[in-house]
Parts: sequence; structure tokens; C-alpha cells
Amino acid sequence: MVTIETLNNKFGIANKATFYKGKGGLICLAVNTAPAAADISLYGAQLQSYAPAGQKEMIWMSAKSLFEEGKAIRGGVPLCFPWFGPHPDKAKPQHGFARLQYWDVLKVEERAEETIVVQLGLKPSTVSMEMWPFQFEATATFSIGKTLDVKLSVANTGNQAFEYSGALHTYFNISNIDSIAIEGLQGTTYYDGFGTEVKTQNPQLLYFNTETNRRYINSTGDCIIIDKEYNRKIHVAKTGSKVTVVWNPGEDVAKTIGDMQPEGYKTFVCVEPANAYTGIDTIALNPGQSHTLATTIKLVD
Ligand code: TA6
Repeated sequence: MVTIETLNNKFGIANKATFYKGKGGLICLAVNTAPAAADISLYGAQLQSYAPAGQKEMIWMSAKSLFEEGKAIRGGVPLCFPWFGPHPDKAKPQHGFARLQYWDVLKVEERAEETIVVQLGLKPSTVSMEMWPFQFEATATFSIGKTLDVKLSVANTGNQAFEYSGALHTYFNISNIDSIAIEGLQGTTYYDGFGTEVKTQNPQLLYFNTETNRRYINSTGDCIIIDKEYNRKIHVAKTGSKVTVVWNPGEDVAKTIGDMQPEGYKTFVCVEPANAYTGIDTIALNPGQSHTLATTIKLVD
């Protein structure tokens, strides 16, 4: 396996982008610049932290997350690919294999205004071929500056067409689930959990007082997480996605999640740009085609 020293020699940027051995021995990249700080694990290509200068952390991580091969990291921005949610074959992992694989470093670059662009890549492996027998190239691109961009591009590099679903399963750090609301989903239809009944959100704002697991369909607009206690608004824009998933497990479900503290549900909400619903928005790629699912996250007044 590649060493920290090799990665830093090849891709590191002095005092701004440094590879190090993180929890569980997983290799991570710490980014520290004047406009922002961030942290990315190569395992899963999973962003674990992002904060613009002088601001509170925007991304939530579970204090009980396992950092173990074969287990997903709980928190950050898990990349769900090539399927979202449970697979009909129960032997296959929920949310696909991408978050359970080591990704290769393709590039770490500094751009204008000290924005650091990190590109990680994933290609088929024996593990992926057993679960999903297609030739692909997945590229995760993180642009870390005053705003945060996360992109997951998938190219069909084989000679067979394939379909996939996925999500940028972003865990946002919030003051308290009782103190936040989400704007941007009014008038949008959604499925509750994995049910099939279609409901419509009438209120302008979505509040949380119990487990919430909604898939808003044909939802392409931006969302704003309004956090009264932290006195901030997080703007979540997206492209290449027709579904927005909003998830908070609530008190009872949180207790059943082994890698989350019982109180953990209070300080995060997931707002996920996704393509998550068979027949509605799964992405079909012919040989040579590609698709990009992307989000831009920033603080707004
Ligand atoms: O995005 C919401 C969801 O699909 C929920 O159903 C919930 O299970 C969550 O993802 C977390 O999934 P995970 O496999 O990471 O425990």
C-alpha cells in the first residue's frame, strides 16, 4: 500500500495539504488554508470536516464512528455508489461499495484564492466486480475554499450499458435538531422512508420532531438549513440530481445505531443530493458516457 511519505512527496502542498495517518490507521488528507480547513479520508473518499475560516464546523462526524476496513465511516459525506439504500440482495452492503474502498489520489492542486482541489479515483476491483460487474471510473472532486464543492463523476469505461443510483449523503453539523428548519422543499412530493405512498410537503419549512427519512422526488432546487441557535444558514445547491433525501433518525432509531451516540441524532441532519429511486432518476450510462452528481455548500446571510 502507498505510504504517507510517498503521498506527501507526490501530492502534498507545504503547510496547506498534508497526508497523515488518521483514526484506525486510515490515510487522510488535512487541508488548512486562509479561507478554510477540511479533512478527507482516502477510505471511501469521505470528507470528514469542512469549516470556512472563523466559522463553526459545517460537517458532523459521529463520536462513535468505527474507522475500520469493511465498515462505513459514520458522518461526513459518504459517497453512495453504485446503489443507494439497501440492495435487494441482502448480502450486498447498503449504499454500495464506494464508501468501503480505498480511493487513489489523482491530484491535489492549489487554485485561485487558495482554493485546494482534491481529486480521488476509484476503478473496478475484485470486490466491486463481484457485486457489480461493470467497468467504470469514478472520480470524487473536492474544491475547498470559501465554499465547498463535492462532485462524484462516473464514467462507463466498458462495453456494456449500466444503471446506477447514488448520493452525496452529507451529514451537516447543527446546533440542535429542535432548533433547525429546512427551506426549499415546499410543494415537492416525497416518499416516506422506503414506502411507496406519495405525499406532498405543504408547509414552507420542514421541522423535525421524530424520525424523518424522506426522498423528495423531482426535487432539483436548493435547500437552506436554517439554524437558529447557531445563527447561521447553510445553503445546499446541487446539480445532476433529481431526488433530495432528508434524514434524521430521531431518538428511538438513534439508539439502535451502534456507531452513533444515543444523543448523536440531535446534532446532525442529512440533506443529500441523490439519484435514488428506481424508475424515476437512476442514471443510465452507455459505453463512453458519464454523469456528475455535485453539490455546493456555503453559508449565506
Ligand atoms: O439516507 C437515509 C438513509 O438511507 C436511511 O435510511 C439510513 O439508513 C441512513 O441512510 C444511514 O445509512 P447507513 O447505511 O449509513 O447506516
